[in-house]
Amino acid sequence: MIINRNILTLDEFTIQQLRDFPQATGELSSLLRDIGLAAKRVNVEVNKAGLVDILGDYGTTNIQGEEVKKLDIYANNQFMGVLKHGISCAGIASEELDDIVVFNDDVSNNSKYICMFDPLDGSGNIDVNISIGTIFSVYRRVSELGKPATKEDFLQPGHQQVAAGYIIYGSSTMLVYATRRGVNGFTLDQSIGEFSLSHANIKCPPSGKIYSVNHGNFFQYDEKVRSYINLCQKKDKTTGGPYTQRYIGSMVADVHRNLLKGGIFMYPATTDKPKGKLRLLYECNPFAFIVEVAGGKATNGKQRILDVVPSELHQRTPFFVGSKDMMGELESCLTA
Ligand code: AHM
Repeated sequence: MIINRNILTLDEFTIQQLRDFPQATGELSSLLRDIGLAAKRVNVEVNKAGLVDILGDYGTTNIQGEEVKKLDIYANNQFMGVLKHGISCAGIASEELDDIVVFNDDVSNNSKYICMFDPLDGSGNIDVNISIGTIFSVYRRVSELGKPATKEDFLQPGHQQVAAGYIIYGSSTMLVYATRRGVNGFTLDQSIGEFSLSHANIKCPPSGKIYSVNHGNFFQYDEKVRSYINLCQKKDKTTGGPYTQRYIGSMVADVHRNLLKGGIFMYPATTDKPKGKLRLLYECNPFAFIVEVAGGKATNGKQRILDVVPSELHQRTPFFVGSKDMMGELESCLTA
């Protein structure tokens, strides 16, 4: 049998990156390997949805008042579990948990990273077989090594991220992660049970034809956002419009498609949700980081997302992210 040694697994890839940085400790590689393991376990359960009693509501609401699905809890426990038992993470924050969890043992207190995640984004789509995802981000601690992590470690602006990524449980399962050095995508090869490098050095096309927004909220958006949406629908030689509207309502799937094909994703403030719907720390910062490393842009409409200094863990924000030129067109409308 001929084995294609050109295709690196996630572990091989992160180890190869280490070889370029002999001074690196390997903690980040180990953390990514832990995340890959949890992702494989969640993937197995997501694929069984419908066969076993894992669909549906858990019967509680999370801190944001949203119904919690059983798979949300399963995914949360898997990601928290691997990170707790690993050697690289001092604590976590999760969209599903009210407060941070500090691991507080000898190994964890000496770990230099903390991790934040949305264990199962788009979980409202679980019951109807639509792609859902996990989003994560990694920060270097600002608190003293050797002591338990603190809230300050988690309330850092997004530009301090060391790495960010997502897993999409779709027609195939992919893990995409970014460090400052680039964005790389790994597809789960079910035959060997490993994430294998399939999308090396992802770049977001500077322009595209796709705009993604919940049109049902159109009359709840402010006038400037509406003027941009109108522009997207216009035949226009300069922009190349009209653009195509694509909105799944599962952010990981929507942004993943736009990252690869070029496009813009928006979740603006509405009259019902003046602060927006999406969470700065668990959803927007990781995607802003990934898309910026890939050459795109992300804002809250007024400021670069990665420069927002968070004041609370579950903070929400309006969010606009995508191809550089399309983001430029949006910004012209918002500042007009
Ligand atoms: P969730 O945390 O309940 O899964 O909500 C987040 C999801 C995003 O994935 C998606 O972009 C957005 O909510 C869709 O919201 P809406 O249905 O209001 O358009």
